[in-house]
Amino acid sequence: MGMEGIGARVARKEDKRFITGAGRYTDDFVVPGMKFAAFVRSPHAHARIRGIDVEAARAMPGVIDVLTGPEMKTDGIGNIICGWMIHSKDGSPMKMGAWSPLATDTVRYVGDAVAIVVAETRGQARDAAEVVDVDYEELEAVILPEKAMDPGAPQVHPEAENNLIFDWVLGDEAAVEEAFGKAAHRVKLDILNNRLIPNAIEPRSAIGHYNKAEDHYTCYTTSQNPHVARLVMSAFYNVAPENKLRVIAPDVGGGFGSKIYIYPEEITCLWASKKTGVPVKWTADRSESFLTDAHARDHVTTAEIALDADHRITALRADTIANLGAYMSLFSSATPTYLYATLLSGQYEIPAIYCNVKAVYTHTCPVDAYRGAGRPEATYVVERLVETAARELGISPVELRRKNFIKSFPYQTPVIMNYDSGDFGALIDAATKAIDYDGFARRKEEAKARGKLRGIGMSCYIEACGIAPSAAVGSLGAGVGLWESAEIRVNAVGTVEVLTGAHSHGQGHETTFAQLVCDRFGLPMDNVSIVHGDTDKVQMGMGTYGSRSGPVGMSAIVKALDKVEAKAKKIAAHILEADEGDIVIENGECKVAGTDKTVPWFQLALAAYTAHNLPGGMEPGLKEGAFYDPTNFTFPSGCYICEVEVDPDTGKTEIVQFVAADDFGRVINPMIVEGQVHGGLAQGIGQALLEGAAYDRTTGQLVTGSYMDYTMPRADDLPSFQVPMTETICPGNPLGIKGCGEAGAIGSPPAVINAITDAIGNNDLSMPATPQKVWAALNAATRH
Ligand code: MCN
Repeated sequence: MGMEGIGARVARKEDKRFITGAGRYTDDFVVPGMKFAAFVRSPHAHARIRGIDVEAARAMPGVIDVLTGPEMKTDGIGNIICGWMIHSKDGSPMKMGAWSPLATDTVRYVGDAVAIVVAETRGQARDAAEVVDVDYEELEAVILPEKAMDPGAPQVHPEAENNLIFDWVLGDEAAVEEAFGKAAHRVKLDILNNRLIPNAIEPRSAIGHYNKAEDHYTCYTTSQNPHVARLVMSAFYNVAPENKLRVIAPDVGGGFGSKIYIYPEEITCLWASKKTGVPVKWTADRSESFLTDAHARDHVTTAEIALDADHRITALRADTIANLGAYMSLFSSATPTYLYATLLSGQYEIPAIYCNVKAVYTHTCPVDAYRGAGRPEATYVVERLVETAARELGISPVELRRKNFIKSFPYQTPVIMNYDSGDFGALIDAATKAIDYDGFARRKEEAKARGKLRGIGMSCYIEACGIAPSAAVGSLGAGVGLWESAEIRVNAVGTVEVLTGAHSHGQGHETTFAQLVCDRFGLPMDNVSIVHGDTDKVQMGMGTYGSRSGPVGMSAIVKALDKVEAKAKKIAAHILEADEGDIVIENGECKVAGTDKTVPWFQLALAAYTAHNLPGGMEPGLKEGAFYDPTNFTFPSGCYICEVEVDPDTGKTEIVQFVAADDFGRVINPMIVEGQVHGGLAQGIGQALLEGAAYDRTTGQLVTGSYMDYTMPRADDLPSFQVPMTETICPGNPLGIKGCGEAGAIGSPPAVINAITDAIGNNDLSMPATPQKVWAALNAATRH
């Protein structure tokens, strides 16, 4: 590797503009003549709209227009889609209710958009939105997922009887029954996976601009996947034809999944721009973000494992109710199915697995993928069960895990996944060593002397990311392909632009993607630029989510680099009068191996563009593109160990040590990967200790609608992490890498809860483990 090549700790190029406040986010863009939008939102969880009177609002100062759902329908704007078809066990397709970007006759959650006001200033738009008079007939709401299917429960959509969207199964029920019948031990848990609110630093924002003279639309938006946004808005929402719509996702201040989806607001801003004749900008305030950014997780599960007399796990079954909220957003159906049940084998050889997922509607904000998406929920089920089993059997959690680990690869699980590589023993060795697992008993005694309860908990996760190949996901119901594209443009002076369909919103692509080019041609970092986030610049792409930009996006870059390298070698061989096979490209030069004959990279590029002296028949230029469709997911894995101290007087938990040992295959930039793990850990620990969305169970009001009530993790809630890494090369992609962007959020919650329950001696504890809950669980344990 060179100083800036693969494996180097290159500082993030993009941070200069981010940390000096010079990033350009959607709300920073000013389009000439631009006006401002505010949305009128439902104050009720469930109500019928009897009428909407916009006249008073229209008369307010600065108001340009007020537009409503029925007008949108008249203009033929389509309903919001869910892009992944799931079939119930009886073969019927999922029952999808209509989601109009602006509600037409019914509102289904607090925050549901009803009308858009466009005015000269943001303040005037908001003032006018206040006086839009919506005549609501309030209806009863259903809020809790476990109540959604009750007889007589309020119905969210007429299409979904009993609020059941699908009743889906995976695995072999009979084999699982048989294994449970023969089991020497059974371990059963009721498990809640708490609802989360994403809270990206930058709120969602959109500018819709219709240019009448050119009959062309531009949408600036906080998107993780601008090409998908363009595709969906054209093909399904009838907002604009694809060739007349440019979507720009500039700097985006964090997404974590919540900016994958095409929300009502960007569709409405584009449509409103055409209606009003002015560019329309909307930026959410924090309260709108809490209410309307897709929420996450929210599973109610009963799960059980069977073990034989030798402590081998013989079967696992899980029954889950997944709350999808009031509408089905883009990937909402994939998250609790193919991203969840397929990971229930964890790192273990479990011969029989069966999972049933009932997805339900409730009168709450739509729920969709958020960092980890389904895999944190699966890991939480498996790792809480395994740790509990060790406790109930009175054996070491390390030994129980080691005994059941999958030890040879490839390994076909009973739930679709074919794990390609891994070394779980090496990970548990690295983690136990880093935390000094054997010294825990001594540390516990020492803590006891200080009046503190010390506990240790483990979690061994496996993740499937870089979801692929397209044909396989298509056969499972996906409405899109999951390849990625790249183009390498060597300019005439030898500098390089990489155009990618991935989108960076914090992951450091401008650095890691450039490292591939530096590595390949020995060019300085400064000579390489990454272009992304604009459908007019980049031909096509599927965007960033599911930790795919490394394994899939970078592989497309590698493929395009291969083509550029091959052509460059042909040109160099021609200029140097040598054999193509003898050319090597390094340190910014093309050389004939073993001689002093060279041509500098910039001269070679120039030669490609002057085209004065190219091999016969060769096209001028040095620019190549590639599409890459992987052959499998990648399977990062890890062993996380958390050590806590609980204050028995207050129930407050302090994380005193946290080790995350991960295997991400070959690491391109260790510093960026460590940063990704740190961020994921903060989110996973946040879920375990602090975060949880709460709705009033009767009115459906979001009780945790601000940072006063929804606790985000802060620096002083987190320890200094230790992140040792092991490496098994991924055989499925040319770089041998596995995605790292979600691991921390997937592996950490069970480690934290396993540690706290160990400390307090009561296994009955749900997330978030707030001081109140921990104190109550501790005292319940002491009383018994
Ligand atoms: N990388 C590497 N070596 C590897 C694997 C990855 O150097 N073996 C580098 C990649 O080149 C990239 C970064 O690590 O720069 C993350 O790569 P990857 O794991 O492929 O993830 P993506 O780039 O596809 O990012 C998506 C992932 C997801 S799904 C969520 S959610 C998430 C996350 O990344 N959201 C984030 N990390 C985030 N980080 C920030 N700051 N903000 C978000 O919104």
